[in-house]
Amino acid sequence: MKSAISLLLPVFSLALYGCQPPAPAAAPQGASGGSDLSAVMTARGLTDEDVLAAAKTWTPSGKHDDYVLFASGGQMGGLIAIGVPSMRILKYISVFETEPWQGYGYGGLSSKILKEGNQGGKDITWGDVHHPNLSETNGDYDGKYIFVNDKANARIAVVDLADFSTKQIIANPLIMSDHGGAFVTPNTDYVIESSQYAAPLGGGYAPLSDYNEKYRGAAMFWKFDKEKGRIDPSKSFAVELPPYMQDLSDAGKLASDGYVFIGSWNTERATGTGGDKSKPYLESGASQNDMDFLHIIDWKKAEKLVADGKTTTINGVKVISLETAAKEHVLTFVPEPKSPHGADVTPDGKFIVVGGKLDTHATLYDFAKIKDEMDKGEYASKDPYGVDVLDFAKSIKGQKEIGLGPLHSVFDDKGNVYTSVFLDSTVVKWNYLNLDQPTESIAVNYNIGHIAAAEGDTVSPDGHYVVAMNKMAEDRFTPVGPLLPQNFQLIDISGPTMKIIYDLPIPLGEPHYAQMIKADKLHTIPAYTPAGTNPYTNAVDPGAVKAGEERIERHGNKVDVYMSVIRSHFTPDYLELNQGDDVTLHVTSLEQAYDQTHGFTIDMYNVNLSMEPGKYEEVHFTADRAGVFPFYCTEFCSALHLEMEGYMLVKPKGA
Ligand code: K7E
Ligand code: CUA
Repeated sequence: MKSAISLLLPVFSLALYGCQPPAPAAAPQGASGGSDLSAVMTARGLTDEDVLAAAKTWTPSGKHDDYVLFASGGQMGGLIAIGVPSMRILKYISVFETEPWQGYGYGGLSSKILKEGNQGGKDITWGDVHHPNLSETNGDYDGKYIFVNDKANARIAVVDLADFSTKQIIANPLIMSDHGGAFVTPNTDYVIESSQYAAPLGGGYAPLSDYNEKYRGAAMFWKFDKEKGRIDPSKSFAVELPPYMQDLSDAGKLASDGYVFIGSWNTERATGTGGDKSKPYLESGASQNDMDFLHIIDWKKAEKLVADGKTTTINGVKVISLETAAKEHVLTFVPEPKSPHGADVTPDGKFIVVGGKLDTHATLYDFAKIKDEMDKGEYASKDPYGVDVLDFAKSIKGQKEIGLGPLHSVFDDKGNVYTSVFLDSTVVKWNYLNLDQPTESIAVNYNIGHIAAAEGDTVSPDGHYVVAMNKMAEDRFTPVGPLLPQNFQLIDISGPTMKIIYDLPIPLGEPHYAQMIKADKLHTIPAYTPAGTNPYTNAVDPGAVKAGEERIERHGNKVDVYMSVIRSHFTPDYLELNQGDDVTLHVTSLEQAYDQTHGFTIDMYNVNLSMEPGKYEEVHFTADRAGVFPFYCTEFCSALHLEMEGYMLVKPKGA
């Protein structure tokens, strides 16, 4: 793709490098410097490099971005869609959290989706989103879905990219937290979610003294039904894992298709002090071993064992026991230094890059060597649970000195790896095809966590851009009190050296991971068509109405209201109810015009919907509070928007 950069550059270089002498400088006007470029540069203290960066990112009104970055929103519980290279925030997508603008979780159909995500009978209205992962076809992003995990509550969600909205939340009934997920296999057959903090599987109780025997991790393979666009729990399964803290994971592709790689830490199985000063804190207890274990899971073999019924069932989930996984070589280990973090498969699927976190190296595992050892049954040792462990030296292509705290790695189209280095606050570029090539490093601001590259996790990355997702902003922006935003830095990787060309403060949640897709792969719908389409079934809802069919049906104290919404009125526009009525509102937007959204809120009843064109919504509540409650449209939809209101009259009991 020809990027906007190459198109924009000549314009600016003319002005910058004087191919065409600038017009006589106009008198600077205020701080902006007026309309002459060099005067503006002087007034704002900008260098040539700053202006070049601006030219690479400035996207005029009406021009669209080349890429969309889907970033996790961290504790915000949702996703942030960001245009690249402009770094304009395009949308927040609510997933695990209620969000009023999208009418998400305020009485409408989305409230049911949120309810499906409740764990153990508790309402959970937030999430700690770590890893968004785009759906893939043949190892390439297909632009259809994005999956996210909630680390805090062990959940996975499915977001449909046709309307950028959450369609399904699956509460994992097996594990108490997750991290290695969401990652998809190359054709999105499975969405993978592996545990982080070990606990008794299924939510049971066991004292910490039973940690080694009773605490476990698990890798969940959620079967994705591509026709329906939903996870099918009945066809899903899990592999039981030892109580090492499983960390980031990635699915093999091409050469390594059929395998999943999961990092781990705390092979020491430390459990903290419990007030006993002779014992180490969990953090230091978990950092004693020089090596932890990269988990290698043969998921195609696991699939066969599940088909053959070689599973036990825990809380309704088919589980391949640790014993079976070890014996059948569904699970194999290879040592990895030292309390590692990221595990990233290279675009050709031939290698796995592991960031050392407490080591200064990135380790490059050679899958062909691993496969060869496994095929020959050449194992160096066994772990305490009987899992075979491969020889470290025999399994790697090499190691690369990266710096202090390498975490995550992404790729470009030339074999280059971009590794985030947390403690050094750098992005280090190196080449996995040629480990002798010197590294290049760029300082980022500050303490980078994840990193994302254009199409970077596919079989064919694009190059062009990398985004450094920095945990700390410190001095980068106007201070806003002790709680500071994170800082996303856009790095131009198209030239001979890396250049930072934009800083974007992220003011909500601490994002972890992101993926960047070509914008032209996304095919969003302009409206729900035909009018009355239920966004969760993609069909006209039986409760939807056409113009003229609006009505109120009462059977005893059960009231069904079939309402339509169109500029600038609701039909019906007042409702006469009795206190205690069991009310269902069936609301249809009759609009089909682009960007013609209405809102629907009932004052004091905590009901708030977003009525995009053509959308069907449904609200069920008890009219338990008597009185007069205005309902109105919350989007400034027309000149008569303020007039788009009505009344819900609830007659007191006995009146
Ligand atoms: Cu923050 Cu991917 Cu959860 Cu690293 S993880 S930063
Ligand atoms: Cu409809 Cu405002």
